[in-house]
Amino acid sequence: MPRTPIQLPTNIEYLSILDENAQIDKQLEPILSTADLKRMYHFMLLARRADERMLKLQRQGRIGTFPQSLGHEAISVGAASAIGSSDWHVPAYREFSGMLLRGWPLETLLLYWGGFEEGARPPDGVNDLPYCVPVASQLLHATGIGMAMKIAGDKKVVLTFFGDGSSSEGDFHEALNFASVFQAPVIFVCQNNQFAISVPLSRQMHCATLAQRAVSYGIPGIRVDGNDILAVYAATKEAVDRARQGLGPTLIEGLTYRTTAHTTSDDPKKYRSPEEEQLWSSRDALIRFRRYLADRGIMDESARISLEAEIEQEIKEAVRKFEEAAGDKELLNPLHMFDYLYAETPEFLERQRNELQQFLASRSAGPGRMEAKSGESAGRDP
Ligand SMILES: Cc1ncc(C[n+]2csc(CCOP(=O)(O)OP(=O)(O)O)c2C)c(N)n1
Repeated sequence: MPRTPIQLPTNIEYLSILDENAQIDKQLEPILSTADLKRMYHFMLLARRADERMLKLQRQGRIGTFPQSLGHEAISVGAASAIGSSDWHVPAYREFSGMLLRGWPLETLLLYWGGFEEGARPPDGVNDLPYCVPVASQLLHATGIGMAMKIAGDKKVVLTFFGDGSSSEGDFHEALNFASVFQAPVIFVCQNNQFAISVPLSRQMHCATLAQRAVSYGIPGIRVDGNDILAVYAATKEAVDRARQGLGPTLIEGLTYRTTAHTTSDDPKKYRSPEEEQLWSSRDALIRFRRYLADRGIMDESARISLEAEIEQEIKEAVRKFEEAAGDKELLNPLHMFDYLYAETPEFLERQRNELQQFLASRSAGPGRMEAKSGESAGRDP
């Protein structure tokens, strides 16, 4: 026969375990200890409250532009809860809650969004890369780490994240291709919040799901309800187990919605309706998870109120530490911009550093000391 169908594994599943009415599918409910479940809720709530506080800090000019992670907590915490502390966690910029869970102090993440390089330094012993803003570039780093793990015979896995818009970048395809060809232990998690700034998903791809892109790389792919932390955890756990056994990468698409602006400098009212935002807010991950914990007798109302109070204190203390650090003259030293790019600073940067150092010294010694080069003003702020 001239034309015969080629059988491909095209069955892409959608996984939902805890639905928007907090109804649980008992058959699919993952096994998690009470301590684990409480920990997951703690970090979702901490991120939610810190996010709300950070919006105020930004409006008051105390931190810079930042992307809220509201609505992304279930994917971030659910997936990060499925890896061990020695595995690798490679975030984009909406994995605030997962980074807190991994051990990043809140004050460090505040430093990052306050514009200090020190906020990009993972705490000792935490196998994470810092926030990554050039979209999809972190996926190549994750694949590289995964390939290194494989070559070293290490059983660690790599968990990495990206947005739906990032899946249109070449980096996304290169990372998935290499990871699949070399069967690297990488779990690619898409935070499909249906927008890339103002560009809706329908302008980003012509497929029914993002998960089906896994088929073209010959790897498993699954779509999960991204506001269902149990479904995210279960799908990630399966992928982690496979990766640890040497069975290669997985693509997980978490379907959610960015309930707030893209960043603090965006106005979503210009490109979407309040009804749509309202609909997705009613599917909020925290509400349904809280109801699940209450139904199981793990967290009653008084325990939740105490947790809220504990978190409020935790945030207050982190903001105090951040502002104390941000006021430190040494941290504000602009010469630091040369310090963290290279293990050995190249000569051209060393020259620029010396030039700036002299300039700063001349300014503190009084104006007009440093000679202006042609076209430059000696008095310009660095
Ligand atoms: C390489 C690169 N190009 C462009 C940008 C500007 N930019 C910032 S966020 C964004 C949209 C990203 O959308 P998506 O991947 O869906 O992530 P989301 O912000 O929705 O979480 C773009 C284009 C960037 N950060 N990096």
